[in-house]
Amino acid sequence: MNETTFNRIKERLESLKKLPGIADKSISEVMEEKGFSRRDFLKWAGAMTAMLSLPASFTPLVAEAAEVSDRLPVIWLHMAECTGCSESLIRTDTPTIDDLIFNYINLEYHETIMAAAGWQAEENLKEARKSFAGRYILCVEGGIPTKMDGSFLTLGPHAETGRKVLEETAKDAAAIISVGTCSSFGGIQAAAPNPTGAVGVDKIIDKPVINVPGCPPSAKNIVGTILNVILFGELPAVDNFNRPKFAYGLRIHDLCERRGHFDAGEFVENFGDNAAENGFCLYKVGCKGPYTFNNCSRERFNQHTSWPVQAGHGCIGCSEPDFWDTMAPYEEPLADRKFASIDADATADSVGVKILAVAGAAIAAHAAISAIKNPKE
Ligand code: FSX
Ligand code: SF4
Ligand code: F3S
Repeated sequence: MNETTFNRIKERLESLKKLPGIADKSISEVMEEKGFSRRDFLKWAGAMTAMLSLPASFTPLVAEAAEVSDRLPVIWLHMAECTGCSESLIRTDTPTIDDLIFNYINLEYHETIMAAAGWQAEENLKEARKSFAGRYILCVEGGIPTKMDGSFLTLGPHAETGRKVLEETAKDAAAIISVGTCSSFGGIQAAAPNPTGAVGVDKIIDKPVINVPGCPPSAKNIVGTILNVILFGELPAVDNFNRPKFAYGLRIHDLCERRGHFDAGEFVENFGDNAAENGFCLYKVGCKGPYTFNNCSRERFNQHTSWPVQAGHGCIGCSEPDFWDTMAPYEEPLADRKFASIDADATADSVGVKILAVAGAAIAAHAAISAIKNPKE
């Protein structure tokens, strides 16, 4: 990340600043009203900069991106889902800075929180697509049913299929973000036998789509991805499943606060036993942290107070494709990937330990054979 990148972002933010914003107050004024000081805001910007894997010197740019976030129109579509992804951001009694920024974003269309309904809502969507063509960020929540011509999901007074609404809205989007496991990979609707033929957005839309999975994803991962698009005007570096590396680059198991207990072989055997009381590792009661890529232990949920493993239940792998089918049963270890085989998909250092152990055994065997050959020694 060098000076050229810094200047490129700076220029982009300057040009965004010139666009008309929808907010009648600056983000600093909004923060102040909610009891956050400028210092809190800069502290947040520093943490977000680190999360986006940018150098600390980019902190003022991240703060500026939040300040101009009301310039970039966002259209948010709901497909087949539970709305937990939106709730992850908006259902809060004490808003965090992430929530405030989400409220500040120029949300042109979002069915859960807008006042319009029926004909009016449909008009609003058409209007937003037309006025902001080529400029809006499209966020999609929910899987897209494809069987029977998509008729398992119809929207609005003309009963258009979700698939058609998505295709029409994706056409003129500047960037597309799949928010949640459903829009990323189909989600619970796609669980076997997937009666509606639900799929993720990228199976239908022939444009780059960034996946922010999790059922639901954390507010930090959603807002971080949107800010990344504001900063760079493009999608961030992604893994094989199109998940931003800054959020999904490591496994739950790599960042888990119970990892010391895993390494020491200290496991909860039953929910409610003494080991559970002592906060031991949840692997034997089904934790799928070793197979799941996400940053939940770092970013947490509910105003960053907790996350599944902290609350006492193992990770169920909710940010992985097809987790409803591949990670079940949720409270037992996976039969085909037992404790001893975890190393198969572990990091290089634990594989290193395994090789050393094998070498150790070979040395011992060699010594024993030598002793037989040279009994005098
Ligand atoms: Fe899916 Fe989001 Fe799970 Fe729910 O809508 S990722 S079912 S939390 O809400 O899409
Ligand atoms: Fe944490 Fe689960 Fe790994 Fe145990 S198995 S250390 S609880 S992620
Ligand atoms: Fe999901 Fe596991 Fe995080 S279940 S919320 S990825 S701890």
